[in-house]
Amino acid sequence: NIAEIHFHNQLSEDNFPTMAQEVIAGLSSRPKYCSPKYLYDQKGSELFEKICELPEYYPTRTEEAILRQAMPEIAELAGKDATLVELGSGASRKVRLLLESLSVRCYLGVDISRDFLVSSTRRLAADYPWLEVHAACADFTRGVALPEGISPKRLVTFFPGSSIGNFTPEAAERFLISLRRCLPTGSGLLVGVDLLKDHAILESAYNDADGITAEFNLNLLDRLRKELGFDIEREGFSHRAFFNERQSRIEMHLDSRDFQVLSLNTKSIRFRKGESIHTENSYKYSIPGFQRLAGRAGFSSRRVWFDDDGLFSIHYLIS
Ligand code: AVI
Repeated sequence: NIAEIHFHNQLSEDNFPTMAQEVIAGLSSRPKYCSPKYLYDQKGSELFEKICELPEYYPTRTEEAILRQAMPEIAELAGKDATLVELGSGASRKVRLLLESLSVRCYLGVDISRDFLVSSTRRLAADYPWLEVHAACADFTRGVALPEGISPKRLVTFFPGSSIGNFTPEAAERFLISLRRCLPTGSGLLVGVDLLKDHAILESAYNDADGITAEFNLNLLDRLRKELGFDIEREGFSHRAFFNERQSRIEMHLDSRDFQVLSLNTKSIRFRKGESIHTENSYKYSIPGFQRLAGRAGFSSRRVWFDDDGLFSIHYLIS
């Protein structure tokens, strides 16, 4: 059952030079880093979906439970005939809860992982035949633009999963400011934010017993080899994730198991034994801490929901 979607390509036709430049710049700096957006190729997106099912990874199921409970209130805040934009839509699973309870006419899923985005939005279009479905393949860390043909009166943006935590607080603030600029005033932003908690719970969520998070992290190296031509092997690195208390964030790294020199064309990149590529930050907030950040970006908080254990929060903000 193949249903029609409106596809908008907002990544440059050839993303290769941008990705190559960004990756090389990151690996050439000290400390070495790589943007977490490059974790999401087809394989990476599939592995992330597996992470969401892990017993240790509490954010997904907790956010879903909060959403279910809060749905009547969210529907009231969102109003009638809204256009729903989902950032980092991935498998577009949680948004189904919204589509079933809110009065939504038009849906736009935005994701960097093209094939994954197309197949998930097609499934949505097949399951909700009354819905106008758009898919934009885009790197929203560079800003958000509504594709032509979408000019909503009421707009609600859904940014689930605490993906906002993958920005530094400064970048999150800049991102929210740029998001506000492209939204009609009075638009809603429903954003999931992971909360500060016991460090053991946090650290086990990023060090699962089955090693899926390690796979997800190491998959980045396969991507650099296959797509950019690096002579890099996953066997040369190991996954490490820990809570950095001072910065209030989980950090994910790939540690070089030994001294090694990687080469890409004429460029060579040296690793000391134990030197890492910092591949992701996942910031954890207090509720007032996040509300202050959103406030600095010009959003006002309408409502916040959280679970009884205080693991995760969902905020309804107004631009
Ligand atoms: C997508 N993002 C919010 C996840 C997180 O928890 O920061 C990505 C992730 N990384 C490792 N596990 C999950």
